Amino acid sequence: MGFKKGFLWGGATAANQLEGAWNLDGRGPALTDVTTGGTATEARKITYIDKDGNPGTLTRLEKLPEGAHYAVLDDYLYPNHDGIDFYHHYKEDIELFAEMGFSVFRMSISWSRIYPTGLEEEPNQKGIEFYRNVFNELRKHNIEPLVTIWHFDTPLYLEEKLGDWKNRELIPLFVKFAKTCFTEFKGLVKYWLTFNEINNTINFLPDNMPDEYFQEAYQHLHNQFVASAKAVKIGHEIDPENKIGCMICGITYYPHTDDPKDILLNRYKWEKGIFYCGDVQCFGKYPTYAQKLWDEHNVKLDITEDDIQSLKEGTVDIYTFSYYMSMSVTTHPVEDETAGNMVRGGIKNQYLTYSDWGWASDPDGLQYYLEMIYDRYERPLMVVENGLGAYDKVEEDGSIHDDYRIDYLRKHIKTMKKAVDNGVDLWAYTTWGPIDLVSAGTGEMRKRYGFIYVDKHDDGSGTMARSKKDSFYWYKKVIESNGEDLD
Ligand code: BGP
Repeated sequence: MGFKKGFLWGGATAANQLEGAWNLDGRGPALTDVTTGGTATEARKITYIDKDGNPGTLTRLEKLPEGAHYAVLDDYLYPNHDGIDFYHHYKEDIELFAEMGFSVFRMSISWSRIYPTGLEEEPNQKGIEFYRNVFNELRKHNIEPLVTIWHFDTPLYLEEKLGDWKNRELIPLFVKFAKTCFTEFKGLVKYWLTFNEINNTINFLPDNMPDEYFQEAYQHLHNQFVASAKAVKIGHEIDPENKIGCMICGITYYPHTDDPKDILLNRYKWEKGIFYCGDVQCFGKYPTYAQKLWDEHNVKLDITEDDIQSLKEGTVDIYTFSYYMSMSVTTHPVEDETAGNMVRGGIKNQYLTYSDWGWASDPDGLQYYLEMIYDRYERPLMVVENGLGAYDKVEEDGSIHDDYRIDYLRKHIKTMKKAVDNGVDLWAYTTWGPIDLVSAGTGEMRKRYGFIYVDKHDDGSGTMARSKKDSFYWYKKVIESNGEDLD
């Protein structure tokens, strides 16, 4: 019993939150490069210049005004520009991952480093070279790369000029990018994920938004499903050894009360928030309840015969997901709302504890999710993100005693093991942010997840020096013992 031999242990990152070098060696900008820092209570802003030359800002759900263009403005700090400068530190960082005993490292490829606007015919060789060097370095240390092709970073040009993923013209452009990745990195990478947390597009949207937002969101998702399926097919053709997965933002939903209306609402949340994407990507077709979800907001999808065929032919080999929290839902009036990962919070659950950012810590929810999803799809699973964002204190002697992080991870590994003992075929566990990096949600550095501390701060100061936290030594033991020694 316990984790099988060859179980992959490691950490997960995303290009835009880690690499820095945002405008070096031919890289084009992405939306994250015009996104400022925020805090737990103040949203990140997207900056632009309007048609009359005046600067302005937007939040995530607001639309760019007519005639405006995204722009980097003088008065703001853009944390993703420098990330943690993995671009220049990757050898040192990989060495540290190897010291912990990583057998897998999840990272993403920045689309605009390979195709700066998305439209070029030929890829940017400097970008290819960077990733090839990183993969070779990982292989040198016997670390398997697990590569996300799209992690929230469409080239800015495509966002602005083509209107982002609601436009189906992005499908062939993405497929070209994915094909380049499969071809150039054949033999170096065998585990791939197409779209990170693909279900966020729908989960993002508050139910009371106008129908037009849902029309766009469901079309956006459909276009990504088709792009993903086409990429999966090509990835298998280029190298039959490739194992390609979907990536879902995993949240375990619970009914807050035993009112049957809450039980029904809970089921609906699973369908809309979790199963909708997993079903299409694993079963290759839309589920029956999809029509109900579209009808709620008068959504009419543009779906072609070719799309239907592509979905069928491009089902994923593995189901992967992030897991940070559970969420309780109710039809009754809510008094105490909590925060959440890319979604508005649910109701405070009296049995759970909450992080400084209001995220519920619920290890049992991970076991529930693993078993529920394995029953449904019966294909290998990977937990590709899990972790605790917390404030860390550097002691006088430079040490960092992050026992809260160890405690969070230990509890989750324990319940993960229970699911494995109950028959779930789990292949990998990659904690989020094994090295501190820029938060996706808030843009903060102070929201730290790492085993490795990075001396960079929210005002942009810091030396970028790396140092080991207590959790570094703990995770090393966990890996050495294949998840047996959790003390
Ligand atoms: C997921 C994203 C990651 C990551 C993580 C933690 O949604 O896939 O990119 O950042 O959440 O979230 P945050 O950085 O907001 O703490």
